[in-house]
Amino acid sequence: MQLHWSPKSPYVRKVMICAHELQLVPQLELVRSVAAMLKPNAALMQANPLSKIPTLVLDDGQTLFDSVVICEYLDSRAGGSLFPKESRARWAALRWHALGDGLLDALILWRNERERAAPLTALLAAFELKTRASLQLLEGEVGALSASSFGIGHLTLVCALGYLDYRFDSFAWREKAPQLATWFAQMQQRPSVAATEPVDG
Ligand SMILES: N[C@@H](CCC(=O)N[C@@H](CS)C(=O)NCC(=O)O)C(=O)O
Repeated sequence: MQLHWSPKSPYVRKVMICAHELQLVPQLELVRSVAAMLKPNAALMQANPLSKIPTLVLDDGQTLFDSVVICEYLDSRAGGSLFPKESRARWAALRWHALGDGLLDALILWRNERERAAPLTALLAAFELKTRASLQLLEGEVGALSASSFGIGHLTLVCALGYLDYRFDSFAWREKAPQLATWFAQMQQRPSVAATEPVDG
């Protein structure tokens, strides 16, 4: 399988954490692909018309995107349990996944906006408000996160919090959610998480 990949992308990191958890890394050929909103990548678009990473190309040529679809594919291929089957656990995991993914979407738009020559102040404030509210909600759910098995919800939240560290260092999110910070530090001990820290390059 070929994975259109970058060491910086938090969505790619979701897939790589799954691959590590499921012992599928040796089956992945990583293809370094640059995906930038303002520069659609013609080679990548042959596999994904949206020009986004991650994109997975299977050995029979079938392509899969986006990150959650690839994660579920890998989980099902390896017979894993990163997507819980039992109803209550499943909806909790998918809800945490949605929150982590939504937070990532907001953070990426926030970063794009703040790098513009004349950012819209109201837009920056809205992204910050949503980020603070998400952290506050998660701070109240640390007990439930700790009590449940590591899965798609946990790993997506890890990627979102890791992205805050990577691109929003001065936001100091740990001061806003100290219990979540402790939970995150525990998650960082997992080999799959430690092996996929974002890096420039
Ligand atoms: N919903 C997608 C988001 C993927 C995404 O936006 N990836 C970024 C890289 S971090 C990208 O490819 N951006 C290029 C673009 O938006 O044109 C997923 O979960 O895979």
